[in-house]
Amino acid sequence: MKTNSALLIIDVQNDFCPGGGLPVPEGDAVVPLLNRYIEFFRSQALPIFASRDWHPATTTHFRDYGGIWPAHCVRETEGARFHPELGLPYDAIIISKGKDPSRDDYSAFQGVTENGVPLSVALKEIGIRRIYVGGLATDYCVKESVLDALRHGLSVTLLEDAVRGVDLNPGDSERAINAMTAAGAACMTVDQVEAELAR
Ligand code: VGL
Ligand code: ZN
Repeated sequence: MKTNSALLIIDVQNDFCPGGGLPVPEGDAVVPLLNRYIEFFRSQALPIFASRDWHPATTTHFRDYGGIWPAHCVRETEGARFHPELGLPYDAIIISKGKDPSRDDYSAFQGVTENGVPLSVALKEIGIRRIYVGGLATDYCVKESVLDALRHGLSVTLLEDAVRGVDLNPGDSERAINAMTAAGAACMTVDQVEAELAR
């Protein structure tokens, strides 16, 4: 199991943190936890994937053009950069999504690597069967990525201590976690993941 596992960090970008264009309450609270997951996965020589929302300035995803969101994560801007304290290793595989001006692309599985390879293909190429998923936001991109991963036949563990949600409606994050576990995702904290993967 161990060698078939990878870490997938969803959208830990400045615009989703306090002060950003679409701040997730306590969004930056995931950073220290994710850094501990990163260290651990590196120590086990397991691969690390990080997705980023990477929108054009004009997209139907944004309120001004018919969508529901304030502008955020416009590609190449400061708001689209990963949080400065997120310790991504040099060899992390970056997945960009939301580049099409007519799509939301909540799921990282709608994104591609820097070489244009879809996430599902990139995972399959290196034999990954289980992914550990944390980041932002629980009720949008984390949820859709986890559900897509399960549809692709991957085993999924949600890193429950390293996710935060938007909660446009109170309870959205809790409902999202219920939907993910109902679909087959496991839920773990950092101590549990370290114990499971160090075996
Ligand atoms: C996200 C809303 C809009 C996310 C992205 O990363 O969860 N949420 N775009
Ligand atoms: Zn977005």
